[in-house]
Amino acid sequence: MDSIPIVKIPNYAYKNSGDLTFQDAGEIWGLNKPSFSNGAALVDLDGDGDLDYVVNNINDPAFVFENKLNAGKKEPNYLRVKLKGSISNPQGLGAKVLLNPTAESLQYQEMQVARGYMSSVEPILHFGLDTLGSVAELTVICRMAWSLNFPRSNPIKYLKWITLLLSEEVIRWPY
Ligand SMILES: [Ca+2]
Ligand SMILES: [Ca+2]
Repeated sequence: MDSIPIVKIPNYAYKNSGDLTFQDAGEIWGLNKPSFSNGAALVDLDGDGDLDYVVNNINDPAFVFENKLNAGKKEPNYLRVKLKGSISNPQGLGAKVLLNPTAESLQYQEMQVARGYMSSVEPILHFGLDTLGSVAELTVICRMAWSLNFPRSNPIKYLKWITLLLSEEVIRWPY
């Protein structure tokens, strides 16, 4: 019992500065509530295209933070990628998705729903695109080393959602 903390302390949140550094943004984002938090998950609860944040607490109700990113004048673009895999791996766990919004930038995510101790996130990869209205290239790398590039001559335009079907035979582009 001595290892259980007795003073609630605020959680930390760090903002990526884009130059390999991070800044403490817990206070600015309103996330620094004193608590005994032991788990957190990101999910777009209201379906408006930004990720909301749920934090589980011991001896207190969970925190639910609404992301106000899309409430501003300039609503940022985003692309949400859902993978449909085989019967043995319907969520496409372990697949890697690389997004080249521009020639100079790259975004990478791996489909994993586990987040630390007893926390889980939705089985969707969410890519923030800011002011970009199209994606030049999207690559999926699966366990079997399948890979597909969507060339820059056929950019993915103004899309909020895509579902990629993964199979041993083919990766189908659904439109
Ligand atoms: Ca949201
Ligand atoms: Ca929002």
